[in-house]
Amino acid sequence: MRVLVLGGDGFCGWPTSLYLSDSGHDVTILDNLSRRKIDIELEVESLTPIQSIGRRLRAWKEVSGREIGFVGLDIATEYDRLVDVLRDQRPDAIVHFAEQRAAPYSMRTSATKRYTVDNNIRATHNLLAALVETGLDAALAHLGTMGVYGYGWSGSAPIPEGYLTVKLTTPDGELEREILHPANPGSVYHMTKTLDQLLFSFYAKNDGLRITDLHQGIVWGTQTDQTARDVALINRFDYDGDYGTVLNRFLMQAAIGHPLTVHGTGGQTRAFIHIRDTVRCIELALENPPQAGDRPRVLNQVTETHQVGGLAKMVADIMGADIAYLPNPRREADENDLIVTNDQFLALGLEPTKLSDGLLEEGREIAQRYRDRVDPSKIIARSVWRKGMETAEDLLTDLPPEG
Ligand code: NAD
Ligand code: USQ
Repeated sequence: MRVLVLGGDGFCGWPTSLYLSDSGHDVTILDNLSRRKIDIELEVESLTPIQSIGRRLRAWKEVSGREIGFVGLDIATEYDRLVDVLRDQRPDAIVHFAEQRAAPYSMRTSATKRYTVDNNIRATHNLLAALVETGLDAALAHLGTMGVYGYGWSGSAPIPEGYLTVKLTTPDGELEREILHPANPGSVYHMTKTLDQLLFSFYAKNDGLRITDLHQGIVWGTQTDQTARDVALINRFDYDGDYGTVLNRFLMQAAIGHPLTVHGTGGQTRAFIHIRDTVRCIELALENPPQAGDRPRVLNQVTETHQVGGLAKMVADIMGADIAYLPNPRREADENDLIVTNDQFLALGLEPTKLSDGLLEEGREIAQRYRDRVDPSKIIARSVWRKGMETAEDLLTDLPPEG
């Protein structure tokens, strides 16, 4: 297949591009490198020493003999160029990762809220409009999030895959309908993913676009078989308070002897998936697209659920770290149940990688190898969901100031 990977320089997009290329697909990355620019703005770098996109692509050619194309393009603002690229490349499939994806960054300031909405919604809508304008019948797989469902809304009822069956009482009797699962986002970032869903529903209904929305959980791990082939191919590993996700952060914190930063009681339950399963799921989704006229196909891209506090205890036991229970900078439930249906990926043949499969050891090894690259002043999450919320600074007086 000829595949365009939008956001293919990012944490999920880079290993996906290599995986698809390695599987024989003809891959071109579209990316405006905005994630690298946000690192500069936040004065932080990936824990792993990621190479420039040019160096990455040359290294892949050297180890695999295969070319991956690259187009530097802002999908949110360069609509005409996007149309030109689509006409030129005529992709069979498109993977859309190209959004601002950190909830804490999206809640930092009114500027980052507005940037996140402008970037994410315009990127998604430009892509949909460009597909209609060019008349391409490419299958589109978009990376959504488990956070569109919210946490705890349905108690201990399993979260279905995108759609909820509801019964309506009408004067003519009871009607059964399947509706998009109610949206319950917990951050401006998550809100953009709920808005994306409406765009997808409309364009699938009106224009027959073939869209798969992958409601992915928190991705952990760093390397895949492809990124591990050469040090120049190494994947990014975010550890800072905005972009670092919880399990990778705990591994890095333990590696440098920093107390594990549990927000609140640690009773929050979240869904997880290893980066190796992310790349496999994308391929499965591209190989099994919906038909024109179908509603968007929604798959929950998760393999297991864990409580944050339980993860901290697991990492502390393995690596000998202390745990700090910090004031939660977010507005989220202290505790929630989370049971997630993921039957579709299992039926398509996904063999889940679990935390118990030994890959925590790989994360620990990477965190220890690159521990000297950590800026401790960037570890604490300082973005608060509402003005005046208590922060870790109010509790811990010996924290390093933000550098
Ligand atoms: P990332 O920030 O590492 O990568 C996103 C990439 O998209 C970056 O390379 C960035 O430069 C690019 N990009 C952003 N806006 C763009 C634009 N307007 N034009 C062109 N390129 C643009 O994020 P990630 O962790 O790889 O996540 C990828 C996708 O997966 C996101 O949509 C995210 O919401 C979703 N997701 C991620 C996780 C996770 O744990 N990382 C979990 C669930 C869903
Ligand atoms: N948390 C801590 N300590 C930390 C960091 C986080 O206790 O040091 C807690 C948070 O308060 C939250 C949970 O861990 O309760 C998860 O936080 P996270 O930063 O790991 O994940 P989240 O903000 O939900 O976002 C990440 C990705 C996002 C993706 C989402 C999938 O950044 O792109 O959409 O995971 S999901 O959570 O399933 O919606």
